[in-house]
Amino acid sequence: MTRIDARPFDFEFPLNGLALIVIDMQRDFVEPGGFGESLGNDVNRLQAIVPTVAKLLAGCRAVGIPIIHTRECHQPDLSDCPPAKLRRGDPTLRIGASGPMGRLLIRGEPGTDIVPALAPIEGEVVIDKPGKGAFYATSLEKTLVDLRATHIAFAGVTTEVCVQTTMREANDRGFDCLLLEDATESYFPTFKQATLDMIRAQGAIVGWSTTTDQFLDALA
Ligand code: TIU
Repeated sequence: MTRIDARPFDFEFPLNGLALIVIDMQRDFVEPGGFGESLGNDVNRLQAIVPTVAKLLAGCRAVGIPIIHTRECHQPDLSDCPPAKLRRGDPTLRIGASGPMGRLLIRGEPGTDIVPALAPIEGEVVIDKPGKGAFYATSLEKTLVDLRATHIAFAGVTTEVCVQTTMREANDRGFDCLLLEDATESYFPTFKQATLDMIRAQGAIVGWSTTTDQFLDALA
């Protein structure tokens, strides 16, 4: 077992049972003119973690940890976007509306791409998901079972929305979950802090957290 100095206590995992999931590092959330900004958010906070996530990807690739990327996006006809989700945000800039990076959160549009600095490489799995959680209506669970993963490290955005939802889904499915504190970000600093606190509370009720450097040191 490999052991990482984490909170609320050490995270232990078998090196061949670990996968990294990078959640929704898409232009639509991280760059101006995308879905995140259409919801009234300042994207600069999210932009700032791109180098840390790049370092994380490089470190995991170097030691052969399987990497899964997710993208939140919908079919062009919006058939997989429930009305309750479609009604969120500025009515002129809703999911499916046209923006500077194409139609917001629509599969295949430039805005739904993962930011170039974090682009998946050959062999890495990319999961398109219609929900906030990456297990809902996707093949993610099968992918993890096929990889024989039992433990998952998480990075990406936003901490309290898609990352936390996916961690909770993973926890319910029996995976041990580790969140990389500096490789995740929220538009709201207080929400990020609250998420870190609540997942680690009650003896890691949802999971653990550590820093990218501590994680990569342990892998090396
Ligand atoms: N709005 C927000 O904080 N997040 C999302 O809509 N999606 C993700 O977190 N990916």
